Parts: sequence; C-alpha cells; structure tokens
Amino acid sequence: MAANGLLDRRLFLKRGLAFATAAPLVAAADEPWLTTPGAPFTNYGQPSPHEKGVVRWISANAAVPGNGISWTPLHELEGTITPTGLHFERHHNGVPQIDPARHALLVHGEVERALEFSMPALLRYPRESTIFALECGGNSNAGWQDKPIQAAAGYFHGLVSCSEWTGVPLRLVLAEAGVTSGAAWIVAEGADAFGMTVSLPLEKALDDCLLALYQNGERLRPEQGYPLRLVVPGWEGVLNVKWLRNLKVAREPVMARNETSKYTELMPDGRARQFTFVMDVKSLLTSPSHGMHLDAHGLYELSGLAWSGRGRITKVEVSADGGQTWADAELGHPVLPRAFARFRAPFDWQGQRAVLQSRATDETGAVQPARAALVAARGTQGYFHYHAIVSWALAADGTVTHTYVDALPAPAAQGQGFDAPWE
Ligand SMILES: Nc1nc2c(c(=O)[nH]1)N[C@H]1C(S)=C(S)[C@@H](COP(=O)(O)O)O[C@H]1N2
Ligand SMILES: [Mo]
Repeated sequence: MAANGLLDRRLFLKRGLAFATAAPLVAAADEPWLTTPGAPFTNYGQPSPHEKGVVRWISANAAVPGNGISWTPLHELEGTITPTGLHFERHHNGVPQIDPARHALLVHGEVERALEFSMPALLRYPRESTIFALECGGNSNAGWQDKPIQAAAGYFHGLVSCSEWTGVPLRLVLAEAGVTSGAAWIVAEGADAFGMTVSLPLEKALDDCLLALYQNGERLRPEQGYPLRLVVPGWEGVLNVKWLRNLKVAREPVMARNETSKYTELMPDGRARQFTFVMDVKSLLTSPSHGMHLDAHGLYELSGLAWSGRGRITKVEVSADGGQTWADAELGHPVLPRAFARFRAPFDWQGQRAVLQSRATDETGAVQPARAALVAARGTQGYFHYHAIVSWALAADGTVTHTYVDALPAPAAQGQGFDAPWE
C-alpha cells in the first residue's frame, strides 16, 4: 500500500463522493438559453467562448517569428486525443501556404524508376490509419537545467500531441518505384523555406511509415504539413517531415544539420549519441500539476498521460511521497501502442505535503527513470530525449509547483521552500 494519501485505484467505483449540492446553485428558469432559441448552424464548429483561454502557448524567435514552437496545453486537456487546433507546432521557417495543385512528391535515388505523385494520384492509393503520440525530440528539455523550471505542465512537456493520422503506406510507393539492393536509407525533404531534410532507415520506412494526408479525420492542417506529411510512428518528431516533396532512396544517411550539429549528443564518457530515433517511455501527471491549486481537503482524482515510442504502456505507478512508495494507477482503455494512455488514481488530501509522481513501464519492459538516474547516464550536456519522472510538490496550502526531489541528496537542500513529508 502506497503512503501519504494514495488510495486503492478502484476506490471511486466503491464509494460515492458527495461533491454535488442538494440545494440548487443557480436560480433555474431565468437563464436565456432555457427560454429563447439557440444560435443557428455553423459550417465549422469552434470551442465555447468560455473556453477561449485553452490555447497553444507560443514561444518563437522575435526576429524570425516563423521559427519556434507552440505548446499543447496538456494540463488543460482530458482523454487521449489532442484537438487538432491544439496540436503542438515546431516550424523552422514558418508555415508555407501550399496550393495542392502545385505540389507533388518525387521518389528517386536508388530505385528502378523515379516517380512523381500528384496529390490526386496519391489519393487513389489504399490508406491506413495509426493513432500515436508525435513528440519533438527536444520536448521537456528544461528538465536538463539545474533548477526545476516553474512552468505549467503543457509549457514544459507539451511538445507532444496524440492524433489519428491517415495516409498511404510508404512501403506501397517504395515498392512501385522498386528499391534497388544496397539501399538502406531514405532522405526526406520538406517544401518549406527551411527545406527540412532528414535521413530515415529504410527498414522503418518499409515497416509502418505513412504518407499522411489526413489528421483526425480531416485533411492535414497547414501547420501540420498540408497537403502531405511523412509520419514515422514512435520516432522523433523531426523525422515527421511536413510539406513533404522529396524522398530520395540512398545507401547512406545524408548527414544533414538535424542529424549532426543537432540531435548528436555528447555523453559523460566522451562518446556521442547519434540517430537516437525512438522516443522513450514517459509519463506525467497533468492534474494536479504545476500552477494548480487544491482548494479543499478531501478526495481527488490524480490523472495524467503516459506513452512510449516502443509500444504499449503496460503499467503506470503513482507516488505521493517522492517515490518512496508506489501504487498502480488505473489505465484508461483501449491502450494503443505508441499512443497516449490516460491513467488515474484516487488521492486523499488532508493538507499533508506531498511530492506527486508517476512512473510508466512499456511492453518492452522499459521503465521511466528517476531524474538522478537519467542525468547520471546522460550527463548535463543533453538537449534531447529528456524523459525522467516528473515531480510536483504539493504544499500544505494546496499550491502545486515543479520540484526535482529525486535529484537531491537531501530534500531540505532543494531551496524551494518545500519540506518533504518524510523528513
Ligand atoms: N518541413 C518541415 N518538417 C518538419 C519541421 C519543419 O520545420 N519543417 N519540424 C520538425 C520538428 S523538429 C517536429 S518536432 C515536428 C513537429 O510537427 P508539428 O508541427 O506538426 O507538431 O515536425 C518536424 N517536421
Ligand atoms: Mo522537433
């Protein structure tokens, strides 16, 4: 049994919570929507004006506004599918406004026949769909900093979003072009004014990559690569080339900027990691999370997201005492490989200080590491692939802040004005 307020995950099934009030809160019958006809139909729906604060948070280069990121507000969302308009963005040189009639995909290089596909031609091919969490390799990289960043969960970990992507399996197009023996890589290039170029092992290209035309049922949004995007399930976001125009089959990787000067990382032993494609097992509590406030004592449902580029999440554990004791969280179903899994656990808060954490395990047996273990293995020169356990400090007054509890020799040394409950 886990300590410090964590309860059995089936608790909510067994007992009512009695948060509703017996007396009416609002005077019924005089609200206008009860008596006058509602608004007419709209061609494309929008969220309620009361939800207009739920937006992507933009962090872009002031001199080059098209270079930067916008974050998915993970802390304000529920379930496992990210609304398309809130999918995170990473653009290196803005969002090109492409006329699909003037766009084509060229497949060439180590092939028997070079081919060009117009968008209408590609739309004739059979399609497949896959739901997965697309994550930037640089997501959560504030975690490498010495001090815990004080930012909402989505503005720290929100360079990940989960969508259904539909398109033509890349293997069909490669089979038609006829890949020649000796080919081992694909070099993909986008039609933006950055000319994003990446190398992808041919084996992955033939396995489960898609030439995506649709996202969450509709044609891609311009921000997500309209009219055509390469989709590489479970691998670094950078490989998912947007506005895809060129696929060159090759014997060697092209050694472009984003696989040499970026995405190649020095480790403490002096060696460097390169082509670290797969996104690691990861999780975080989204509710409560940094910046939230527990207003009253009593029962709360802890909730969060877990995912792994390697496959299905098999287990998420939660802790309320900074990782000293753990309890299994309930996983929402279905749990799809490489997609967001929603986990939940009941928590009884009676004003005790707590450090709330989650720890995910995937079907390959990979377990999300503690921050100290990740930093020990990878050093402090890292920029990409930060996936350590996330710790939220819950203070006696109900405020929730980000902390590095597991990285510290003694909780008292952290200088956050936070006294750990086990001291
Ligand atoms: N053509 C092109 N493709 C691109 C990029 C880009 O700037 N240009 N950014 C890459 C990076 S680093 C990431 S993390 C993902 C982001 O995809 P999104 O903007 O749909 O979230 O797209 C990748 N594909
Ligand atoms: Mo990225």
